[in-house]
Amino acid sequence: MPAYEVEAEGTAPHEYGDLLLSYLEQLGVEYVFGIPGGAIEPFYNALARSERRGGPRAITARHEAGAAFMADGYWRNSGKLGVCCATTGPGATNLITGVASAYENNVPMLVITAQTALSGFGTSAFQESSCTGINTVELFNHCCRYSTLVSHPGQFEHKLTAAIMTAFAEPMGPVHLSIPIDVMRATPANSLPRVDLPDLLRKPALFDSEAVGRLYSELKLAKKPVFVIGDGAGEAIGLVLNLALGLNAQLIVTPHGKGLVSPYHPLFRGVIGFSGHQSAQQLLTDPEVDRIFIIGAQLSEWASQGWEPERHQQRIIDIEASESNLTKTLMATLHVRGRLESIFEAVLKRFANKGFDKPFKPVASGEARQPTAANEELPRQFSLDDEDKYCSDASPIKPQRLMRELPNIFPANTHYLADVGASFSWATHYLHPHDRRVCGRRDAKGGLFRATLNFASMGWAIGSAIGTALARPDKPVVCITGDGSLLMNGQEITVAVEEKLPVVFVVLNDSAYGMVKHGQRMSGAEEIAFSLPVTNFAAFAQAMGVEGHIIYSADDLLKLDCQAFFNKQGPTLLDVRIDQNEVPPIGMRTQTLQQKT
Ligand SMILES: Cc1ncc(C[n+]2csc(CCOP(=O)(O)OP(=O)(O)O)c2C)c(N)n1
Repeated sequence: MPAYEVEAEGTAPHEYGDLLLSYLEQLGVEYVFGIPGGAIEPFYNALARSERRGGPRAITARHEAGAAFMADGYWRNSGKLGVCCATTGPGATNLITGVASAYENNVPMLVITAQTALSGFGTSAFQESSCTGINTVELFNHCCRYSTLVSHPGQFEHKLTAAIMTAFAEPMGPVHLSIPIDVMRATPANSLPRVDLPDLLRKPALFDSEAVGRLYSELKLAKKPVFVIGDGAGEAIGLVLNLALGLNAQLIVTPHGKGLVSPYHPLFRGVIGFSGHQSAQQLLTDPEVDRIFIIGAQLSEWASQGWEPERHQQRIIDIEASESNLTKTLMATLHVRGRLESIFEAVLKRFANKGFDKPFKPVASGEARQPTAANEELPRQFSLDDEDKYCSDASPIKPQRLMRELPNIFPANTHYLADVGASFSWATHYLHPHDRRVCGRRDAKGGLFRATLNFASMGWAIGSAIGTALARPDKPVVCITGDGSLLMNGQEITVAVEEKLPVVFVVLNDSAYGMVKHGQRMSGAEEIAFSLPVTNFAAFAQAMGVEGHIIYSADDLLKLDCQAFFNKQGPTLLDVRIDQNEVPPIGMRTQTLQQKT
């Protein structure tokens, strides 16, 4: 029997597009982010049918890169596969920036692009994207873990399931299927998935038990241990924090791991890397620190700025689920591989069973320190570069003060996303959400702060905030972005309008590509190409039907009823006229660029 058959007349259509969506439904995926077009119409037809029966539905972006950023935010906050799609030619090429960003940040994503009909290959067909056209399979090959043409319906199910399994294999990442219009339109013999994908994707509780035994010994021997936490530690964070409390281990995070640890945790010493804190950086070179435990951290250039792990290999123990992270600590004393949750469960069990010379009481609940007032600032155990400006009442508002106020005006459970540009730097250094959780099990996808380095594409946070709001309809979401990023990607705000998402967009308006301006000045380069015209983003918001406010001072901010922004059905934009002369904490990045030239 062939793997597909021609659709019988008069029956409800059931095509490969429908089967694809049944697989997504099996995985609990609720949304497909994309933009339609001629060649991808069969897939959109299937999406229309899916939406009618309560299956995954289409979220229409305004630019395909925005669709990929949304899929990225959706995965980060739901743990469910991010899915995006585009038509042939320009639709597919527009997707690339968002997909490349997911690739560099190990975000599992299924990328579906339409392909010219098989019979049209080599005929200069409209938007031809085959090997004789712009070759989208090859284009995505460089930013996907798997990129293939489904050149026969018989391949469909196998390639789809192989792609999704690859997306979730370590290191996770985007996978791409190029599906010719005639293949997407064909009718499969089976109407339901034949493969049990959730079963295949269940992560085994595997780990290297010999290495875990050695890890236990190293933890016991450590006199002054430090834990370096990256975003890979997410699923085990409650266990890691329990262990840290038991051992009195000081905690530092990479910028990607920042959302996992409360800034007010008594053992927290700050962020390392680009725009991080001196207190965190100093700890890494403190000769008294005898062991540094790296946990789920990709120590890329920006995440380890100014710190060279290779100089400290003998003190390093690296614990990773993703083998690729180990490449930054090749000469470490010990590498522990495996599923982090299982590793830390095993270690905690050993401490509980075998006794321990320090008092050790794992805490079951994450609410060890109760807040006295919802937005009270607790004592911090790490240094800020400029405490005065953090508290300054000056107008125009200092970005440092803006970051201080955001957690005061927004609810305590707000999810913040900081965009590429100075927003990232200001937020990494000065934004400290009022997170009270000191330890205990918690939602692995519940971090309150997210930023993206490595590929670092402007506008990531705008799309990703929309994906976050869809993943977490119960949580307030705030996107912190720059005027340049908004001019590049601001049209996606209309998606939040259409989907009635109460996302707040905080625009740091400095009439410049600020990061470029300050970078050029600090490095003594030519001062060129950074200025932007003064733009009224509140009016821009209003033109999209969005509530917009111009903010000049902390007073302006405090006068607004910001909690109310989250009680309505739609976004809000704050056009914050920040002090343009304030230099973001980017000194370390500029030094590195100079060293490399
Ligand atoms: C898509 C993309 N283009 C260019 C860059 C280089 N770049 C990094 S930050 C930046 C300026 C960002 O300006 P804006 O969004 O206004 O933020 P600001 O730095 O002023 O806060 C530029 C151009 C980039 N990272 N991504």
